[in-house]
Amino acid sequence: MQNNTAAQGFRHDWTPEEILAIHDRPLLELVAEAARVHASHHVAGKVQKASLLSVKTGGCPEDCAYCPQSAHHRGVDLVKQPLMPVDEVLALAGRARAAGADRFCMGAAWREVRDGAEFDSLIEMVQGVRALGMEACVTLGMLTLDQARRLAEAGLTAYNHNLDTGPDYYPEIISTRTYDDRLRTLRNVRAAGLQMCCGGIIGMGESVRDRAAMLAILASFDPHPESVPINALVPVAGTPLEGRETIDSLAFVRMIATARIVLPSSIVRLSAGRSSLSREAQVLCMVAGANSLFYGDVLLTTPNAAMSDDEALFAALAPIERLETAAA
Ligand code: SAM
Ligand code: DTB
Ligand code: SF4
Repeated sequence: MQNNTAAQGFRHDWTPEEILAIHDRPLLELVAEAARVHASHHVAGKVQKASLLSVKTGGCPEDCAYCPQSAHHRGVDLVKQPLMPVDEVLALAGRARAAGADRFCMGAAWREVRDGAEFDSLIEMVQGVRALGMEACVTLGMLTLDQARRLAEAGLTAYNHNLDTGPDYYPEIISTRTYDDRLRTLRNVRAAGLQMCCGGIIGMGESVRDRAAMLAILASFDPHPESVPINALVPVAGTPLEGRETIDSLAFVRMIATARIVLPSSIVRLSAGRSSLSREAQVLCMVAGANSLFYGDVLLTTPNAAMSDDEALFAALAPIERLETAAA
């Protein structure tokens, strides 16, 4: 695990105001600074491909306003699916690896993990993904320290549990669990020795200060979260946030760049909402420090950037091989 000590220049005491001041700098200065931080902690040209699979879909008792899987949002057009069989999940993990993914993330629409046959199956899925040679990440809702330890023993690389937004805006989005509930699960994740994958969503109607407040809390973890997904809201028909406008692509770039500066060694994941970005905006996010993305035609339940478009994007990022000779 990384060691983000103050002696190495990592800060855990950022205030939202300080982060806001970084966020609001002239865009080109902000991106240049983020690129400098990125290059000093990461291989600038390396972008990890992660694959995402919903292993249990819909019917969730939580009321997260953004989420198509909440049982509270009855107008959403979603086919519920019980927990998938382990062998089916592992077959899809194998396909994802063959397609170039080196991290496999599994999501379940649960409020919390419950001990029993379903959790035992999740443990087998984690073991199977690790046996394929991929990193394994799961997002299953709240979990206890004992459950986190069982996942760690199974070889789980990281646990995803997002703060989603800043603490002041959070009650506008979710009423069925508190910010403190989220933080407790995150402490259990860390206490079990798992890597922490924790980020949020922009474009839900929050202020830029709310975004900065979320980054300040992420940076207060010592060490910083190893992985930070930055999602832009995918407004899904039938959810309370269905009418929200798609976030401006340069607002996405600013958020990525700011995350990169305050969380220098974290993997910053350009997550949901990528399909609404142009190829150029995605490249700008990478220049600003994004170094992972979800690869595959669907996220959990909503469309992702098409794999064919991603192949073209990665081809454009690759070195150009000239076939013509000097004489031509
Ligand atoms: N139930 C678990 C939980 O909430 O921790 C795991 C699954 S949940 C779908 C994982 C994350 O996906 C959420 O925390 C949220 O940040 C993100 N997410 C869900 N719906 C989204 C949407 N419509 N747009 C952007 N991000 C979304
Ligand atoms: C995260 O922060 N983003 C991913 C992953 N963690 C699990 C999920 C995005 C879900 C987008 C909405 C959907 O497809 O249902
Ligand atoms: Fe969706 Fe997770 Fe909230 Fe359930 S807990 S409604 S799956 S985001």
